[in-house]
Amino acid sequence: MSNLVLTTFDWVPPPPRGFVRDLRIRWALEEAGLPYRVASVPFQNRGADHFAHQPFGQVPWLTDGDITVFESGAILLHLGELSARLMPTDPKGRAVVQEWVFAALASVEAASQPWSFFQFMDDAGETPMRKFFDDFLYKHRLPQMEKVLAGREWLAGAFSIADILMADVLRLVDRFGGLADYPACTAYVARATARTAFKKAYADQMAHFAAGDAAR
Ligand SMILES: N[C@@H](CCC(=O)N[C@@H](CS)C(=O)NCC(=O)O)C(=O)O
Repeated sequence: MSNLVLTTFDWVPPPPRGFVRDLRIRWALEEAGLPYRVASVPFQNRGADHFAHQPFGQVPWLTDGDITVFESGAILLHLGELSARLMPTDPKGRAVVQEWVFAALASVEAASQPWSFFQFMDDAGETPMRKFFDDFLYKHRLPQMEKVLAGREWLAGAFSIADILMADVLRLVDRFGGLADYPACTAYVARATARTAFKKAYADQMAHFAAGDAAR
């Protein structure tokens, strides 16, 4: 019986499906071949137990026996300790993976997430705020990632949790056409999402929320 339990919402509206962050964790679990099960919490009414595991009332979180971890990056680092398919065991290799884990979240997603809110809201207004976030992504993050990814297949040598995060972050930009001028980033996302583990994770998330539709 698996000790790993991944918790996500029972249902979400259609727009974020395929992009809810439990997908990052499903993807890693599938890459590693670790047994796990998925549990659900209500999207609509988030209870005290939910906030006890995730203080912002968000998903995902993972329990591993009596260990409970929230934040997708922290969960992936936890899983990285369980499988060399997710994180190398040598100190130098681990350091490279760890720096890119934080770069994906704190440098690239920090720019792509606010940018994506404008896209989700279909806000194409020429406001100073909109220009700030366009510049943040298009001038200060994507050109730099393009150079990095033009020179390597994966961020830290072999595929790792750093690629799960970076590819998932860039995948959302790609959804809105934001990678059109960045062929190396586009090819990287295509390479990552062609992996069997990603396809399984994606299909499982879509099926999970479809089951949520049926239960409503
Ligand atoms: N930094 C958190 C972000 C978690 C997050 O944004 N979760 C979204 C789903 S992808 C969520 O729970 N949204 C509902 C809400 O914020 O109320 C992580 O990486 O785990």
